[in-house]
Amino acid sequence: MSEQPEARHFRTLFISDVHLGTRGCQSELLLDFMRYNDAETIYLVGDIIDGWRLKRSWYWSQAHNDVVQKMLRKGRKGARIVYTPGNHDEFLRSYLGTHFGDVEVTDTAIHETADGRKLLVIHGDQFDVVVRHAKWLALLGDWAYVAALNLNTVVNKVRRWLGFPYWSLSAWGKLKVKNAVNFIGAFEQALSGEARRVGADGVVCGHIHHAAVRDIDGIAYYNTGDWVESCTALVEHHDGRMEILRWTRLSARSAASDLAEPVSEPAPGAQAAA
Ligand SMILES: [Mn+2]
Repeated sequence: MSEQPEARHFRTLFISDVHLGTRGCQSELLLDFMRYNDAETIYLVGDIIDGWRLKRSWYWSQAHNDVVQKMLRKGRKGARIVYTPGNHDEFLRSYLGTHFGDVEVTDTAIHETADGRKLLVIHGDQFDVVVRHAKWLALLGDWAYVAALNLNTVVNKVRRWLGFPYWSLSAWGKLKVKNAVNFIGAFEQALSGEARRVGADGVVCGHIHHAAVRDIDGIAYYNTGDWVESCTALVEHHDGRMEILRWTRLSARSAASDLAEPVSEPAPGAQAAA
């Protein structure tokens, strides 16, 4: 089982929103995906472990354990693993700049693609308040934008301290915004704007559980999707080409190449628990 001859090898693999520790996590499918897909560098783009839920109803099956073991094993075998925490695993934000075994924990990262582009890697929850108040902030300017970003952090710290669950951006988006496209659009604008601000050519993020590859005003926007419903990952090929793979069923007797369905524009459906 260790050496899968049919496994595909990529330059980089980006995975987010796995939500290990919850019943919704599609750990069997992810495990299967990890068996058949390898990479030199693996970015865990946040919400890998669901630390908010963890406090209340802890759900941890053998498959959840296997996912962690499999990931650590890839690290031992030489893959570079970079973990940029999200809101559900923000307990890891206390350990930024440190290593857990072979796993490097950092708030954001800059990934350089094979074709020389710089991509900002970030979960995306940092922009919840900005997305929520996108219209106002656009009118108020830079100072309001920075204030909103800070407010986002403070509000969620207080909520956590009081024992409230994380305020869910995507649930709010579904509830308040008539057209879900508006909400997704605001998120994409905020994230691509941040990439531009830090001088990157693009951004890789997660959080809204909506896989996408898009160009937004000259900035490449990549969203990895999730492993709760859509079961998607973003891969970088050895020539720098990026692609979203959707792992919809267990491989069992199928060839790996038949399983991965390239996804260009998945159906709208930003899901809960972002
Ligand atoms: Mn999130």
